[in-house]
Amino acid sequence: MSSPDARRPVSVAVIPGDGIGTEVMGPTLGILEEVGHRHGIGFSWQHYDWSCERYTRTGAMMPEDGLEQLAAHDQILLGAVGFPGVPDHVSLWGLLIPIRRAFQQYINLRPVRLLPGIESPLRLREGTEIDFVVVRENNEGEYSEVGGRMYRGTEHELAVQESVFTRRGVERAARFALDLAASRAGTLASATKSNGIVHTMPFWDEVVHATAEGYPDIEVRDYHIDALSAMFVLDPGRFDVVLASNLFGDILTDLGAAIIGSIGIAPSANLNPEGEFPSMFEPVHGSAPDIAGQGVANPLGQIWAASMMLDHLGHPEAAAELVGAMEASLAAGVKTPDLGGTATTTQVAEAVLQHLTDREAAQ
Ligand code: GGG
Repeated sequence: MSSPDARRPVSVAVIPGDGIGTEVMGPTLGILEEVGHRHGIGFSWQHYDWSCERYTRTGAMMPEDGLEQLAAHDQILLGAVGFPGVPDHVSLWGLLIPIRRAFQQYINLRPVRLLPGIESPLRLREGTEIDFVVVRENNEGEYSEVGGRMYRGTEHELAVQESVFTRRGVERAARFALDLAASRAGTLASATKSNGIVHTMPFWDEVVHATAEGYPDIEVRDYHIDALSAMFVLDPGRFDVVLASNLFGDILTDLGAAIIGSIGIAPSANLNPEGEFPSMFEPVHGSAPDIAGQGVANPLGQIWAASMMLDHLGHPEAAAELVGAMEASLAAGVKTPDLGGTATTTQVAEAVLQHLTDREAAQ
């Protein structure tokens, strides 16, 4: 997807959200401006204070016409949502999930790559490289509103939550993952649990394999989610592209973030692949109230997510340059405490910016 008109700035809705989301967003915008300047990409930022703080003040995470406001932008950059005192389902269903659904962001792309300069907490076998991508189905599955509670507050109380899997939904996620595998090493691991989840998961497997018939060169293998989780730890080098349902993908990518050193660096792109609607780019991490306000949040997850936005906008060189600057600053040892360092959010962002400007000076 490229900017509709290369001469006009890319219009970006900026939603820092809560906690450390508000600390990592500002430096990321400065870095994007620097990369954009070098590659002839202009940005126009529109800031939105939609957050749990707003919910506490007004009773809603975003205004009633919030989605209409966002629809006017090319892309969305999100920080993190969640704050103690506001139930997590309120913050998620009041902001993130309506955006993902209204804008048909049916793919959540989450790279899992061990960057140079970071040590994995795993004892990796000699020569093991961690470099795979999780394709998370992002619009349906276990994240469903179908269900309810009855007999509240009595001894007969019950809760029912239905998963929803559609042929269209599974097929388009599978197709995206297969296309991605075709552009990489050609293998796809599909997360399932068809032994225990007796209706939806066999359906998932059937649709994935029927879709894969159109991709004879891709090797597709099903893994039960429990075994797959163990393999992420025991043999992460075997994976290329991993396809997972909404909940499985969410859980797997926190594990993925852990094995590449920190959830602070993991990025995520909520994609509307057709470009009919804005896509949304966010770090995998949440608002981390335990470290919020201390100036030590790792900005690399947000910066890496911003590079995914550049890629989606059709600027792969700019995206690669940004990731290269991240790698250079890590290799120079500039790390926040989550990665074992002592640098602040600002110092990491400044180091990334410095590598970008050094590069410009060298050219
Ligand atoms: N960075 C966005 C954020 O705050 N995510 C928190 C979260 O719990 N997300 C759940 C999800 O991605 O489904």
